[in-house]
Amino acid sequence: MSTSTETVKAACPHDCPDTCAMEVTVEQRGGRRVAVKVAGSAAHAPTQGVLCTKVSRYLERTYHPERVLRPLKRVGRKGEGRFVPVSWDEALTDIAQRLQAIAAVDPQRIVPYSYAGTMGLVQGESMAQRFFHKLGASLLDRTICATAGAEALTYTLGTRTGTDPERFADSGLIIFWGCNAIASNLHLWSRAQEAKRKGAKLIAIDPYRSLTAEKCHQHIALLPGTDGALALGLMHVLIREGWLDRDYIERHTLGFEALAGRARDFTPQRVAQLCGIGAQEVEQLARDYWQVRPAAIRLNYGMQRAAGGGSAVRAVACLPALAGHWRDPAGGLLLSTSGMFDVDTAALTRPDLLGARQPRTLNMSTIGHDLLHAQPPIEALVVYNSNPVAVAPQSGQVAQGFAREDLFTVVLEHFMTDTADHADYVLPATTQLEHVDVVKPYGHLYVMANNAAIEPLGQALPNTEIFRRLAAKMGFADPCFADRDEDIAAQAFRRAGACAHYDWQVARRAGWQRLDVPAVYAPFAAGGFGTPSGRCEFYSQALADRGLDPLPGYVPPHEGPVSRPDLARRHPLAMISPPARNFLNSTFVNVQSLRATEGEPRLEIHPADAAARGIADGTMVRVYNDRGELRLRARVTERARPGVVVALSIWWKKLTADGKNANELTSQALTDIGRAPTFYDCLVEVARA
Ligand SMILES: Nc1nc2c(c(=O)[nH]1)N[C@H]1C(S)=C(S)[C@@H](COP(=O)(O)OP(=O)(O)OC[C@H]3O[C@@H](n4cnc5c(=O)[nH]c(N)nc54)[C@H](O)[C@@H]3O)O[C@H]1N2
Ligand SMILES: Nc1nc2c(c(=O)[nH]1)N[C@H]1C(S)=C(S)[C@@H](COP(=O)(O)OP(=O)(O)OC[C@H]3O[C@@H](n4cnc5c(=O)[nH]c(N)nc54)[C@H](O)[C@@H]3O)O[C@H]1N2
Ligand code: SF4
Ligand SMILES: [Mo]
Repeated sequence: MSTSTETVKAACPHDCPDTCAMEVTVEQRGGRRVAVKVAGSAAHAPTQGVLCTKVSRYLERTYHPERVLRPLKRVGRKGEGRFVPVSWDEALTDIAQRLQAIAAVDPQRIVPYSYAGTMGLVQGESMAQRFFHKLGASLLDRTICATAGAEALTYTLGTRTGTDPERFADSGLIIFWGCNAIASNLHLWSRAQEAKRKGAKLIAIDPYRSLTAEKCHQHIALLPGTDGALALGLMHVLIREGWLDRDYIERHTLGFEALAGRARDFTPQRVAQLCGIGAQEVEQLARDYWQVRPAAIRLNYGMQRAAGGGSAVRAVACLPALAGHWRDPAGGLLLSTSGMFDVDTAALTRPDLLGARQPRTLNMSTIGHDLLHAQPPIEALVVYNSNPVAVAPQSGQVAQGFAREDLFTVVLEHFMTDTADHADYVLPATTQLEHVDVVKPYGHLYVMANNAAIEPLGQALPNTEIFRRLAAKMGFADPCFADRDEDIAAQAFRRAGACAHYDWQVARRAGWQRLDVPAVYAPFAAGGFGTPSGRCEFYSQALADRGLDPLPGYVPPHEGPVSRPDLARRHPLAMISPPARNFLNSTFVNVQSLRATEGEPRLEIHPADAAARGIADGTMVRVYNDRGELRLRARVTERARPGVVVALSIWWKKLTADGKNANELTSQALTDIGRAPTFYDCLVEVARA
């Protein structure tokens, strides 16, 4: 038995900062390789031998009886989900002909739509984008998750890096700012527990008493989208009290006087009113932030999904420089480590194949609008690594767009998702166990390699191979279309900076390669910011040049009593829809054991808000605004603060009672910086159904 068992080194492909090292146990059964176990690698420092509950079920997902394992062609209405199997050759021949006919008029009418179903650089944007670049298709602005924070951080620190997550074990104060680490960053939570055992204080800043917030020493439950005001209030107190690292400010920052002028108006009283918290909470947080060292902020995406998401990130990102926390490796701030990895995008995606053509760029966050109104119109959509019909905002409009009978849609998928149901062709894609990849994490400092553990199931093919074959059908003869997946993995990083020693063969044998940075890494201990001035830019000339506010400011939510008093009277509750612990965005919703744990789609509502509407725990409620309506079962709980309702997400629409999810209500308005969506900037009203 043991002679036929083997362990394969793999990497979790999911959109999660932890990018765990996985060990896949494989057995030979009847001439085929069968994966029998997945486990976290104990040898990989960030993983510490542990996978989350979701990916512990990876075999259940991979061998799911509903996997799409043959190419399918639609026979029913769009969205109805009736398909018949066809051969690869028939599917690809027809797709190529359809795309060629559209491209002959204007290739920009063809739009790729993809995100982070896999974070792998090979099965993500490599062969796929080579194909679309050669074709001259519209470009896609991939904004749906992280661009508000990424751009704001770049303006402020000049790069997307921060405190090494492994160092959080030594922090004295950890602030989870818009971060539900237990659900979405489990391995950082483990580090925070180490720190807690050594006496650290943990604080959560979150409108919702999340799993994380309830386990912190303190929870500051501010109103959604008001984080910029809170950060400016903290600055106000730090400056008023002289709690400043003047030497660091002098040497390594730009624009202190201007920032101090901005912060002057943000008194704790005013901030308390804007944020819906107590002035004492602002004072106390500032005092802790100065006194308890080293202080690390885990800034995350939850606080960026509102109108002022970019400005708020800028404001928070100024705090460590003011108080001198970057000096300590266990202090500072972590949003993402992705800027540390020198990805060779040009080699992977070959924008040179565009030649002189300059196709338009469409923002993926407004796909609903664009499918109905873009000019020239979108005539074909090729979706991979994403489930837009469930995840994109204002879903009613997205679904209406996908239902257009004159739209030609191809979806590469593992399952019949809400999006796949709208396809003309569904093409079966392999999972991480069935293909090769190299993954760039955003929550630690290791390049992660993924070896194929098993052969592709059924007729499934890697995304790369699907685009390779489609390229051949289209007559694209450039040599790059012949690159094998291993070749692409080898091209993934420039041999420069912290990736200078990158070697795919070494990585794939070891499972990972740590970036070439010191063992104890403190990125800005001695300044060295990546901004034009080389300083932490409180004042950003680059923003001023773009006609934007050069200082971090407070931009109130698009939908709130300040910006829209009329709307706030009709729809007085702010709805947020952050990820449920047992789903990963809309992935895993169809894994029975995980869905059973989540139960059914719920609306968490504070007892006072519920009582005012005659809603009891367990009542079916109607949640609505001008964009739509959905039905959820109420959970009356103080986890939701007054004025805020919470619909944990992202459910598959087809697996809910009314065929809708929270995105029925979210809007396509964008953030101040980064053109990102504002999922948590959404007013609603709730009534008994
Ligand atoms: N289990 C699980 N893990 C995941 C995911 C998942 O779906 N499930 N998704 C992955 C992806 S793609 C991402 S981007 C990350 C997201 O993970 P995080 O970055 O942690 O972001 P969210 O979970 O969206 O929100 C985190 C917390 O922010 C709170 N929040 C909402 N609005 C505000 C606000 O205005 N201000 C503040 N301060 N807090 C607010 C929410 O209530 C939530 O508890 O997680 C990744 N990991
Ligand atoms: N209301 C609300 N909406 C949200 C959010 C929220 O918090 N609330 N979060 C937003 C955020 S942060 C994000 S990142 C987006 C996430 O949106 P998406 O990136 O679309 O993520 P998923 O919903 O997980 O869908 C990914 C799909 O890719 C498929 N897939 C995985 N691997 C492969 C592969 O190798 N090949 C192919 N062809 N397919 C593959 C999976 O089966 C899955 O259906 O959602 C956003 N939408
Ligand atoms: S989803 Fe995140 S925590 Fe879970 S296995 Fe993947 S990387 Fe690790
Ligand atoms: Mo995300």
